[in-house]
Parts: sequence; structure tokens; C-alpha cells
Amino acid sequence: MDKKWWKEAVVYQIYPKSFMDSNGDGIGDVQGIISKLDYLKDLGISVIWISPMYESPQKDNGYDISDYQALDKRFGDMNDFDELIEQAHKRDIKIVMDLVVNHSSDQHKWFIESRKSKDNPYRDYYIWRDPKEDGSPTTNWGQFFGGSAWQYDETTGQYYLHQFLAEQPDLNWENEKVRKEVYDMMTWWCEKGVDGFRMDVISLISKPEVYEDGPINTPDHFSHVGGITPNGPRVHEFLKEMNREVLSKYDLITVGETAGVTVDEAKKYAGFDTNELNMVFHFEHMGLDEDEHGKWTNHRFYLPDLKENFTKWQKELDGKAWNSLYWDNHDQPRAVSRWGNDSDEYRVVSAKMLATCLHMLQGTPYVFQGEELGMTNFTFTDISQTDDVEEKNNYKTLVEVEHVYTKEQMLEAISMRGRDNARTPMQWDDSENGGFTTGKPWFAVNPNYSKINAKSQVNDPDSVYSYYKELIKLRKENDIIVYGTYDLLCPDDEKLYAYTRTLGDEKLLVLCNFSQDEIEVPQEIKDMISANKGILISNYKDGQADTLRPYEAVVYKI
Ligand code: TEU
Ligand code: CA
Repeated sequence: MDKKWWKEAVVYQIYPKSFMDSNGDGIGDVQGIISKLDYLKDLGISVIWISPMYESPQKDNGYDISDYQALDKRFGDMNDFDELIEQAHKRDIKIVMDLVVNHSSDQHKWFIESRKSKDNPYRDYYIWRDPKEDGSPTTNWGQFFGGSAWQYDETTGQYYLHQFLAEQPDLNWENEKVRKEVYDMMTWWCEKGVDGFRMDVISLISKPEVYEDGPINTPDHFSHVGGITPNGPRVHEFLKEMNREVLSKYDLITVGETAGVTVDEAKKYAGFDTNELNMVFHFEHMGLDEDEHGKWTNHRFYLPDLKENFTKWQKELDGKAWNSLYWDNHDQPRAVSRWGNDSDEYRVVSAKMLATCLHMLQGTPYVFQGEELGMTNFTFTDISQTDDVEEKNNYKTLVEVEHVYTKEQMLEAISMRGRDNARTPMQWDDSENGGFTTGKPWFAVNPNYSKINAKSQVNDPDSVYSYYKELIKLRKENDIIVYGTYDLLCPDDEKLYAYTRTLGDEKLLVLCNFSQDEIEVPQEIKDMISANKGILISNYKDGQADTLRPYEAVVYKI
């Protein structure tokens, strides 16, 4: 049992724009984060991952960076950042930065130089290709947010590659000067006291050796680049180099956001002895409720599929690599709306059930801001209410160009799956704007802030917040929760997720009713419960042994 602090940690993700505004301009900022460190300390988390706050034109909400070593003035200045590091460390909270180096902003000085001429010293910092004979791009690749992954540049008559927006040109990792620039920048942040990195789409940095057309597989008739390039030929070589040059020199927590990763690839990225990263985010469970139009659907997941997927990751990595655990983040809809039931009757109990299910697994749990309050999705009734470029582009394609959906159908899909659901401001109290800002919020606050907010929960022992706090405390107190072996029970049950954790002679039985029905506990489990040694945590009072009430979760010591 190779004990590590980053295996025992619980990570809290902050989307800075929507977390807390300290100066009334309606945008969250660093001083706002500092003002909430005691709240986070009380919750018990030990690491904060902050989405990008670097200088950025904000075309993709900061994931388009124009200066990797400067804070965007919206969020504050370097003095504020240094104060954040100091104040967090004083509270034994570590700070993880978002490392976005598959691409930069097109306003980065490197790209401004690169596009000036074919012989510019920065030309090969990016990926340029000649047009085909007919003037079209060199391949049929599509970018993640719709449209071609190639942008024509008049000045030099070439296309450049961008797997995301044209304002996010891909950096050329084949160029060792680019890699050196990245490692120097990472070292600079580590010297400032940063404790780790979340690495944005790091599985995409190594492009194919041969640039050729792929299968047409996107609604707008392109080949989704994400289907061609993840886990490219040199990605592990690059990450081993990054580990040698930077990561191995500091005591960091590192997590790769690895679109398209499989368990076999994850063993390379996050293997205990591969000298790359500590863990990765996979996306397989994020695809369980997709349909032929991808995420734009009101389709719900099927519990046996989820159990099969989680079990694969728990069993395959056990003893070889480390799991990250998450229900949501700034790119996903809110957990209780997607995986639970956000009705007035079941929101609280189902949010607690989801938290139990995730936090009793082997791996490092991630809590997205507001998840600990049971915050819910937002109902968008017009596309003008949205901010996210991914939603707007897909709305245009599916409603206005392909006529696949009516406006109402697409707005329902956005309200269920859109990234904007996670970006509505954090709900701190029942004052105007949920206490997020004294000004006009950059994005609408969910109107349910009057009943779902931190102030009403922090001192309520029955709140979602208090339940998360208890789960985080249990993880600190029980090695079995961190290091125990996982085994699935009742794989085919469509309502019950039951699993055990075993460490030495200790054993836990975790029961989660994912349905709003009262269900009979299967006999094999009744037998296990009959000899139980007590309840570690449950989301109802007085749990009966034979049945589970709607969304009931119980963890028995057996
Ligand atoms: O996300 C990568 C990614 O795959 C996204 O396209 C996301 O999974 C998708 O939007 C879900 O439908 C990272 C960042 O987390 C995201 O915020 C950025 O927009 C993207 O990279 C580009 O940097
Ligand atoms: Ca502000």
C-alpha cells in the first residue's frame, strides 16, 4: 500500500469567473477565492484546482491563453496570486493550476510572430500546412466546437491546425523549442509555490505522423479530430520528458485531462512506475447518456452501464495506476441533475447518494464548485441566454443548418447537457445574486439560489454540504476508503449499485439506490448485512436492513 498524499486528497475545482466576486464587477476573482478559503477548509478539502486565470481574450473562457505567466486583470494581479498561495498554504490547502498547452490563444506573442511569415523563427511553434490543389484544407478534420480544424491564413497562404476554436491554434509539440518553453513556464509556477497541474487535453498534444482524412463522424460532416489524435505516437515520450524536466523536481499532484483515453492508455499515463502523471480524467462515463447526436440529447444513462464502466476502471487500475473520480466539472452538467433527481422531493437525498457512491470508490475524488451544495442545472429558454461557444455552434448546426432539432428540443438538450449549467455563479446565500457579486453578474445566477445556497447549509447537519464534509472526513480517517480493493455486487440490477471495499480484515458494503422507488435488498446482500458491525454513513436516518428507500445510500462495516 504505497501511501501518497495525492491519493488521500479530495480536490475541489474552482471555475474562477463564477466562484466569488470581491470588487463588484460581476466577475469572480482571486480575492474572492481568498475570502472563501475558510469555507473550503471547513469542508475539509486539501487541494484546489483553479480553471485558467491567465491573460486571455476569453474566447473559450480562459482556455485560450495569450500570456502563460501573467494573470488576466479580470482576476487580479500577481500580488493577489502570491497572497492566495500564502493563505491557502497557511490552511494546508494546495493549489493546482490548469495547464493549457495543447494550444495557445491566437493573441499569444508566439502566434502573432508565427503567422507573420514562413521563415519567422516562431513559424514552427504551430502547425501550418499548404492547401490542397483545390484550395481546401489538407485533411477533413473537424474541430471540437464544430467546423473545420484548419484555418486559412491569407498572409502566408497556408492553413493552421486548431482542434478547438480558430482562436486556439495548436502548438507544435514536435518542436523541442515549444516543449522547452512549456517546461520553463511550469518551473516558473512551481517556484512560485504551485502544488500541481491539471493538464488540459494533454492526450491530444502528439499529432499523427501522417496527416490524412478520417471517417466523417460529426453533425457538420467533418472527421472529429478528437477521434484521430488522442494518445498520439509520442505523447508518452513527451510526458516522460516533462516529468524529467519539471514534475520530478517538486512534490506535485498532476492529473491529465485525457480525451479518448482507455484503461490501457491510462496505465501508461498514470502508472505507478511510468514516471508520467499521478492520474488522468477519462470520459467513458460521460458518454453513457449520449446518442447519435452526441451529448445533445435528453437521453438518460442506464445504471448497469455505469456500474460496468466504473468496475472496469476500479479493477484494471487497482495496484497499477491511480483513478480520478468525478461526476461533473466546468464542461459537464451538474451532477444531481444528470445522475440523480433535482426535483424538490429528491434533490437533497439523491445528491447525497451520488456523493456516497463516488467518494467510497478507490481514487482521488473531485468536487466541482456547488456540487457540495446540490446545485442544479439551469433552464435555458433562449439561445441568447447562453455563453458557451460549444452550445452556440451546435445550436447553429443542429437547428439552423441541419434542421435536426427544433429550437425547443435543442434548448432542452442544452439545459440538460450544456457546459453553461456548470458556469452559473456559485450560490453563497439568499441575498441578491446569491451573494456572488454586488454588481451585475457576468452570467445569470440560477433563480433557485434563494433555497440552494451555502449559508443555509454550512450549519445544517442534514444538508448536502454537511454530508460531503462527513464523507471527506471519513476518507481521512479510514485507509480502507483510499486503499481498499473494490468488488462489484449484483451487476445486472438496474436500480441498485452495490459494491464492497476490502483492506486486510476490514470490509465495507456500499449500497446506493439510484432510483426513486423503494427497492428490496437482494438476499445475498441481506445475508452480508445481517452480520454488519455498524453503519459508517447513510443519507436517511434509521436505515432498515431489508429495503432501500428512494435514493437511499448506506455504507455498512461488515
Ligand atoms: O475540454 C476538452 C474537451 O474535450 C471539451 O471539448 C469537453 O470535453 C467538451 O466540451 C464536453 O462536451 C478542455 C477544457 O476543459 C474545456 O473547457 C476547453 O473548452 C477545451 O479543453 C479547450 O481548451
Ligand atoms: Ca471581480
